[in-house]
Amino acid sequence: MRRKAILTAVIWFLTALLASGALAEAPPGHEPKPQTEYEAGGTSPLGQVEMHHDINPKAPIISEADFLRGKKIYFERCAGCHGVLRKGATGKPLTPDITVERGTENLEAIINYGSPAGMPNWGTSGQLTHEEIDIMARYIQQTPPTPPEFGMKEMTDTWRVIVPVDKRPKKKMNKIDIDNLFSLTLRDSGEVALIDGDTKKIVNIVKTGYAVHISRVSASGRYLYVIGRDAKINLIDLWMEVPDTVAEIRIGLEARSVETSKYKGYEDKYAIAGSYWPPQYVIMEGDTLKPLKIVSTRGMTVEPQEYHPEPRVASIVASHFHPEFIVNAKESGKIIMVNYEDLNNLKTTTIDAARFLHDGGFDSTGRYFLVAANASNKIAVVDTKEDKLVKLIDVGVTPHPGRGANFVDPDHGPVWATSHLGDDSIVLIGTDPVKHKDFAWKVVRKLKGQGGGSLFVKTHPKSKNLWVDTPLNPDEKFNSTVAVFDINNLDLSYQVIPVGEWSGLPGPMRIVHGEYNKAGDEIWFSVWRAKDKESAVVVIDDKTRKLKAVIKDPRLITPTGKFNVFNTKNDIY
Ligand code: DHE
Repeated sequence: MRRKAILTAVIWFLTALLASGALAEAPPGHEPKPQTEYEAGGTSPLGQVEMHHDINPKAPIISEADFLRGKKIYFERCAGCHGVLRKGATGKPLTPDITVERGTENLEAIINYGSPAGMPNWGTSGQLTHEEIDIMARYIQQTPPTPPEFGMKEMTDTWRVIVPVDKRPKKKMNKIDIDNLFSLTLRDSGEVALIDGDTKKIVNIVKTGYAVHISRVSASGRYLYVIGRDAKINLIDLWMEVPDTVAEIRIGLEARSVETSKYKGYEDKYAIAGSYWPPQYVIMEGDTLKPLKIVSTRGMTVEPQEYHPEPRVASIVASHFHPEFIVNAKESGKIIMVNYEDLNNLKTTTIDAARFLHDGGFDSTGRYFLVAANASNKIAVVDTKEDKLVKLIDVGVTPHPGRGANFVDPDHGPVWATSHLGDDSIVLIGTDPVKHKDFAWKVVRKLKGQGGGSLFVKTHPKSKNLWVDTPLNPDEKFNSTVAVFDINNLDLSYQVIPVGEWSGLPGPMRIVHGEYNKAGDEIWFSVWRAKDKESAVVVIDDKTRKLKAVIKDPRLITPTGKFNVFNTKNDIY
């Protein structure tokens, strides 16, 4: 029977390959694409959460132990692409009406061998055993268990003000130039390292949420907000003698984004965080994290206008033109401009963009927001002054800009750049509709980088360099180095900077996420190694492109994102 199933899968795979016309490029082993690997990163905390579960009489028998094991594997490996409720996201839907029809043996074969559409070969790559594949094939035929909701009561139960506002310092109590402080994500230890950008010394290591993800800074620069994948937010007061957590809360069961109000008159007043589960966002008091208003993102998709039960909240940015947050709902493809002037009579403007919104940033004027609709291979441009969609722009395969990079292209004027997970291109989009009208909102140039698997591009207004990482490229030559382009000579090829070699650490490693210091004369890259291995941060002199410093410390476990206070609060990238 097993042989028959394998044969069926092989025939199915070859048919799909021929139909897709991708035969010439398809790797024989169905190796996962970088974007699939990225989304199946194994960091969802939902596998540990108790869920409601109905019995599906049509599904094959599964013991409770196997069900729980299947659930854990599903949330670690599969939910990122297929969704919590298995309704499909960047991966296909896996609801029982589809999976029961396919049957256990067919499903086993697909899980084992992967598919040309991007499904990893979990079995042949050795990541799942035969026994686990059998469990998963039966698990995905069961009715999907539903995680609990997380409303005001649950949030309030987790909310703690550790240092009340009136007990906090009235002025800065330390000698650190906090504008040049870096918050460094220590992903697998669930901590951030606060590093003095001048001395390169660790000021404090702060315990945060599980698989901590990003940091953002309040408009005044005093408060740092850090969010973990378990949706825990730490509010850190940078004025304290030793900056530390003054309040914390969990705003859901799984999350990625946090931001603070930046519009004039609302500086430091509100914070907002979006969750993957439940699909919602919450507005909080900026200096205590007291939850004030929770809004669900469940609803219709832009295309094909069908109900989606879990549009995850991806990036959130704060408008400079209105008292608004710009909230990106991934699966529905909608950009929600949330006006925070009157929380009881909340006004929102919903902009239809394209599906699978992920990460993005502003243009150099702060007026236009450019966000990747990653699985649609598009960048959506929003005018945050008019609250309107300007354009959907076709770019390369799976754009991943981080916040992008703004600079002046000698031939086309101001541009915003993104690199890609799925190909080696770096796309430059014109962003000046006044003085460079002909180039605005068009791809004006495509640079060829080292390869796919890129996550972040970075430059600085004072720099002539455009830096491009490739941490998810499978080739060690690329994932342990970065490429740097000369902005004034974009026709020339890039220079390869051997960041990994400069760290003095052996591979495997991933060089990820460049971030400038306040002065814009040095760029920091993380040397991200396994959690039981030594990692580092490499500091490069931006002008000479030479090594300036290597920051090493046994406490720097799995360093990834870095957020310079000045650049983050002012949206400089
Ligand atoms: Fe991120 C930003 C989601 C995996 C490092 N990441 C973002 C944002 C989202 C997101 C929605 C935008 C936040 C904002 O601006 O408000 N990231 C996800 C995922 O869903 C994904 C694909 C899978 C997962 O399991 O979480 C994922 N991210 C990663 C990583 O594996 C990275 C490389 C390492 C890590 O620390 O986890 C990573 N993501 C980052 C960083 C940013 C980010 C450094 C902020 C970039 C910036 O310059 O602002």
